[in-house]
Amino acid sequence: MSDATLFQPLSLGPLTLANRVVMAPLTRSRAAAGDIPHALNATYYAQRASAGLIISEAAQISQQGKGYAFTPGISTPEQVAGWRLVTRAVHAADGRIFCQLWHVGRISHPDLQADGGLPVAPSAVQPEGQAFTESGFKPFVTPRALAEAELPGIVADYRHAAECALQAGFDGVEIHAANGYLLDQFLRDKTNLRTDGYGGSLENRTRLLLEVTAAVTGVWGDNRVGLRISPSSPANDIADSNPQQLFGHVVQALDRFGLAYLHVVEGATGGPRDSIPGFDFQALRQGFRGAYMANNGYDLGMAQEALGAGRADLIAFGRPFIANPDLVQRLRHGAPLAKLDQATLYGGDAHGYTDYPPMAQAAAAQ
Ligand code: 8OZ
Repeated sequence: MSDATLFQPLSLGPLTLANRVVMAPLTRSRAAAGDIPHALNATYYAQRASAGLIISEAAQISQQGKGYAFTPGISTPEQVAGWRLVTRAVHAADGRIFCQLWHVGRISHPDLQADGGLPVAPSAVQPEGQAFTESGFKPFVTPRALAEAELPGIVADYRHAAECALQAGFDGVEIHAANGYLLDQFLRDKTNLRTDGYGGSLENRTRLLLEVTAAVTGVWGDNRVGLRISPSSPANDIADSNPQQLFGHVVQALDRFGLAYLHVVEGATGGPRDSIPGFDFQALRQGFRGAYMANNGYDLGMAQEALGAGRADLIAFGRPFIANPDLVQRLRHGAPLAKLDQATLYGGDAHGYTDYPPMAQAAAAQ
């Protein structure tokens, strides 16, 4: 048991978070040309700065790591300058913000790649589904399997992006190892059919993730780096024959880095929490020293219960933050939550992005 509540501060490495409400990473596809964050994005994040911690929307570490139209990057000087607008605005509003580092692997399309090249993956296994390109949805293609000799380049791209995030003024970074993207593709035996040092055994499938974590913590120091996994999520056509064993191994192997937190999507991403009935998330925590950030479908009651029972140290809320910029205040007062507009989730302008009013204004307008 624990007497923690959502509204108590938490020490996270060198940072003190004002509360345990985290804004989960949310792709909104509103970067400017060149995948550059701009003033509108800064306004959006600053509006949500009362979260104890904001995790930025996923930011691709390279052109190759991009898989959706209009998502921001974190690898060019122009992108760093754009993100600086965001971090300044969040800090001016007394918030904290981490940058989520992202490589989509096979969840991309030649239209989004340099020179129309094939997306890359651990193995040439085509995902089910469609990519969101600038000219609409297009079926995924069979990706090109990365050569072993290319993997140091991927690790170097993560290191470079981590350095860019440091220059951009973030408070830390989160390694996106969830939702069926590149690092998750290496972990799982549905997508990793390799026979070299990066495939087969649990140790081999975990190797790239650990190399990336070593590179990123080398830039930031251990306790400013978090990591996100989604062990029981089928997102982006991912699966493993034994996810409990796989992720038990992954989390134990990660412990030596002294990460700030482990961010766990419990269940199907944005869907049912019992996607794999009986999956034991608490078992993953055993032997992991960092904070545990729980995510997926939490409401106020579930969040307080999980904190009070000591099952989590932080709770990440995703979609509720979209229509409720002052989510922390609303939760504190047990106030009703506004519903988001699906039509303006991805792409577009200020509408459905920065024009959701805070509670007092919403009440006054009625
Ligand atoms: C929704 C749409 C596009 C990307 C993820 C970064 O699943 C995403 C994402 C979610 O983690």
